[in-house]
Amino acid sequence: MPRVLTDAQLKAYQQDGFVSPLDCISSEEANQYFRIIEDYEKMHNEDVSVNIRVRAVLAFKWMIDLARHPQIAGALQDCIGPNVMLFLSGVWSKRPGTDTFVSWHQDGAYNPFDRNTGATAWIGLTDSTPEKGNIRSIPGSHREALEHEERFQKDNILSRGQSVPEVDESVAVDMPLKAGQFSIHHELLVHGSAPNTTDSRRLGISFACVPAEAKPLSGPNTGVLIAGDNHPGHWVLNKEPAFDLDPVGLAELKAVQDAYRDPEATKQITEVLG
Ligand SMILES: O=C(O)CCC(=O)C(=O)O
Repeated sequence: MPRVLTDAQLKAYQQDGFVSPLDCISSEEANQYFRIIEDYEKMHNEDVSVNIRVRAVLAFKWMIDLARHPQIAGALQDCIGPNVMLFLSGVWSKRPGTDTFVSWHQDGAYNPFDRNTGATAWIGLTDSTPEKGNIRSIPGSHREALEHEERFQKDNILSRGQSVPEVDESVAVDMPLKAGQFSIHHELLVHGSAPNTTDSRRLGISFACVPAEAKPLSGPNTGVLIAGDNHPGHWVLNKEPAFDLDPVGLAELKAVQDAYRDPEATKQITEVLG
């Protein structure tokens, strides 16, 4: 399996819990996807994250292809191993003139698997800068799972307000991206983001993945294979969309969302579910 990350990038991921920025698609291509999302919103008169959530890749063919882009899939393989299973993906939007933010959290603190070795790739479809509220992280914080509080705050994108109570923000670092670039963060990296203070939207897509070897302990055990094999068979693979808004993908998406809404399963869900 040829490596995508350089030795230095892989070392950064292992030491700091994240690697960023990584090149992927051109800013023009990113802008085309951004426009498709805005067109969808205009046509449906609703924000994309209202119904396209939890496993957004099942709604759009281009999005599932993007998750499998050799740069993204390959970098994920370098970080978590050859068999990469996607179980959550969402569109993270911060419109200008809002106070939308993301509280400090670890994605993996709520993950219902037998290990915490997953990682999330986050790709910017717009630029993501400190002014626009890029992801910020605490380097090296990925070595242990921390207790979280659930604090409801209306502008927090995390619907349960999952928060690590005490974070030393003086050591936080920005993870800026140009449109078309991506970052990878370990599922235990403490990260969050501040409001967008500019006059243009910040939008990105997350692909949260675990090694296919990770065993779901409870709740949904379906996923989308991004790279490698479904080895050793812990997962049921989703039916995939053949085109954007394919009823096959949308039905699968609804089934995944319903499964996550099951009271037992929701105890463990991470961030993207309302
Ligand atoms: O989009 C953001 O600002 C935060 C994203 C995030 O927390 C994640 O992808 O895990």
